[in-house]
Amino acid sequence: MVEIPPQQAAWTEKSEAGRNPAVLYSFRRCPFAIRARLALAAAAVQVELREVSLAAKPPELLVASAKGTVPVLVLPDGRVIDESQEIVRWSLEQLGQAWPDDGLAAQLVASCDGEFKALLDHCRYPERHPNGDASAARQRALTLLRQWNRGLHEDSQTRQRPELEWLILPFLRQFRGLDVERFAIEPGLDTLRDWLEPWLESPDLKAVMASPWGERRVWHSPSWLYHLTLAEDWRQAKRQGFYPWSTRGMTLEQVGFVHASWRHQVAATYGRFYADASDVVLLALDPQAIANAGVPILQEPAPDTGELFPHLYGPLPMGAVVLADPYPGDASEAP
Ligand SMILES: N[C@@H](CCC(=O)N[C@@H](CS)C(=O)NCC(=O)O)C(=O)O
Repeated sequence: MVEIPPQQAAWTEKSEAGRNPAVLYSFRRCPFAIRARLALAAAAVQVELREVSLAAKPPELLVASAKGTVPVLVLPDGRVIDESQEIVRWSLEQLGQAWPDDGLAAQLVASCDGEFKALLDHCRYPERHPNGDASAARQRALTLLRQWNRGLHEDSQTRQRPELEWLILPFLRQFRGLDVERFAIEPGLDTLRDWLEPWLESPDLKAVMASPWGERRVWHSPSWLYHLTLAEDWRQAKRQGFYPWSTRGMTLEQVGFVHASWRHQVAATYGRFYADASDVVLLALDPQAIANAGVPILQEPAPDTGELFPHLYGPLPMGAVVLADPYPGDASEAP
């Protein structure tokens, strides 16, 4: 029996950074991440894109950047860039171009990442501002946008700069998305709309919202373990706050441990035990959270084949479940 050191895989990966392509931790819809992807795609940088669930950040992201925001770029030499503006700056360097620290461009970027972004978040999540006034936030955001509009109307050169598209337009797109019809008729925004609308249909944006730059499927940490379960058993466990099962139809009490798999073992386990079930869920488990809950994980051989599987010697801690997705999720996952 071999006890598994939690997060071994994350550390191994870090030490191998020198041999890997750049890694980009991203969240498809995040305007900061869209900004970074636009810049990196324009600079033709090769990246391994890792789509992150913000509710279940993989340990590798937190090892690279403890603040846990996306985007994060890990360069092949191990350097980490964890601010979207810095990723744009780095991408511009690859293109032999300078950061827009002049005049109107610099003012727009400062306004966008400062007051405008705060107002945008207030409008998007009014519940997070119980004493705030979302409609006043919208009015103030519109006042800023009218200032931007005037500046860009008088300085049409600035609008032509592609790096300003990367920096500003993902945020303007998000504001427009709050209420597309109202945005279309707000007075004083004509220049901004003329700038934004063609970009929304542009190949540049489409490229970073589709695979391989804009993955929808969440990247899975190699350190995670997996447990297949019937959807109804999982629903009931969430209701009662306790998961009593070891495997299909057998409880932890009967078996003595909870069966689990490594990622590469999931399809075969599904084929052996769950293929005839109509509603199956795959739980991804964080071994660090399992260890923190005081549940040992042992590698033990299956009696028939000797293949080693991870076994949890204690109840599955509900807080260790980082993802719960229908399985098979799509054709590529079917056994
Ligand atoms: N200043 C950062 C901000 C990045 C940021 O806040 N990203 C959001 C997603 S849009 C995030 O990762 N939030 C962390 C969370 O929600 O847990 C940058 O420019 O990269």
